[in-house]
Amino acid sequence: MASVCSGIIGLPNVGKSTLFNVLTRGKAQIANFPFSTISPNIGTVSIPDNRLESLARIINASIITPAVVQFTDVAGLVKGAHQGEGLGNEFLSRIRGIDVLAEVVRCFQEEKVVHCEGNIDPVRDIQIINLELLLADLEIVERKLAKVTQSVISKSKKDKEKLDILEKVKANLEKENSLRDIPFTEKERCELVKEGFLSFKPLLYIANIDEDDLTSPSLLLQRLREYALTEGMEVIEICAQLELELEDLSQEERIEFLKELKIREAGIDRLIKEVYRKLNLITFFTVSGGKEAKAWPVKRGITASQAAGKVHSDMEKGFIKSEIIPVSELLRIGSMKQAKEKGKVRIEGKDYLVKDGDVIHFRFSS
Ligand SMILES: Nc1nc2c(ncn2[C@@H]2O[C@H](COP(=O)(O)OP(=O)(O)O)[C@@H](O)[C@H]2O)c(=O)[nH]1
Ligand SMILES: [Mg+2]
Repeated sequence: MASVCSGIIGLPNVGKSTLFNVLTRGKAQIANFPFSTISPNIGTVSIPDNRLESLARIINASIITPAVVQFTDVAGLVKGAHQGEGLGNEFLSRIRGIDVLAEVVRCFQEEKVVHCEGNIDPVRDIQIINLELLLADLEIVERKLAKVTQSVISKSKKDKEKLDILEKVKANLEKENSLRDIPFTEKERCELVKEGFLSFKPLLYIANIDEDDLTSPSLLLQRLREYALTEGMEVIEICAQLELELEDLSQEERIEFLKELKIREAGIDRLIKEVYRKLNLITFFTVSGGKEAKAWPVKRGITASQAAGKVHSDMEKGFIKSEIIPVSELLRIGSMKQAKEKGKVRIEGKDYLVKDGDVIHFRFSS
């Protein structure tokens, strides 16, 4: 993945755009890294990583390229959205390629902000959204099944396998089971990711809470926490409005303010970490010509040659070997030259499993 893509979803008026603005304009999470807004509803957030900054320092890099998470502010979903062709299709096309869904759930009470269902009830809201995702998948699978069933008349083995997977998907959706809760085989999982099923995408719950909830959680928030537990899900609690207002403060003022509110870490930082954890990502680093230090987010379990392919497809094709040193060790030694002299830079082949924090130099023939 060039970058990790996260989609902010939820009912209208729950604070999705507010959260998006915090993410893409906020200063806390981006520290001194650059960020950009690609379009009004797509923004990228750099992942703060002290190791990258230290690495850049010892190689004297003038360019620091952090790993990024891309956030898309997807239009609000409402009950019955899967049937509405216009919005439905636009929604689906926006969200299909997304790696992880960040579902914003309203817990803040403000009466002036209208709730589309008439009252505030986070658990009900989650059920509405999750049902919509599931029903959208049911429509997709029915369409696909119709297509595959026709081609199976020619009976290729691959088509037959696909048909079986789609039948299994359909049977589960009809029972209102989200696909992410079903134990699929590795092969089936690959197929489901490829097809972009929404209820199969990893999901995070983000409770948009009031400041008061920080000290005494409302009954609604407590119910939401309990509900999430039954699903084995965590709830990330964020005061979106408050964090947006904090932007105007200096770094010191903000830290002081958060401390007063007993917030240990900005909600946004926790959100980004959780995206990393949910997607089972690790980071490896490359340094080029002493000019650039770069962080690459990749799935845990990636091999050295696959990692090379992330940097450049030619590097994977012509992969010869990789030179690897853990960043912590390189930082301790202080320079790549010394690390090499001390024999601390290892040579690894194409099947080596990349570890979090590896600094890698790929050797390849072009
Ligand atoms: N009190 C309060 N209001 C909020 C909060 N987050 C958003 N709002 C307000 O709720 C309204 C809808 O927010 P918006 O981010 O546009 O919601 P979206 O429709 O989900 O994108 C706006 O008037 C926001 O100012 C919050 O945490 N607390
Ligand atoms: Mg909005």
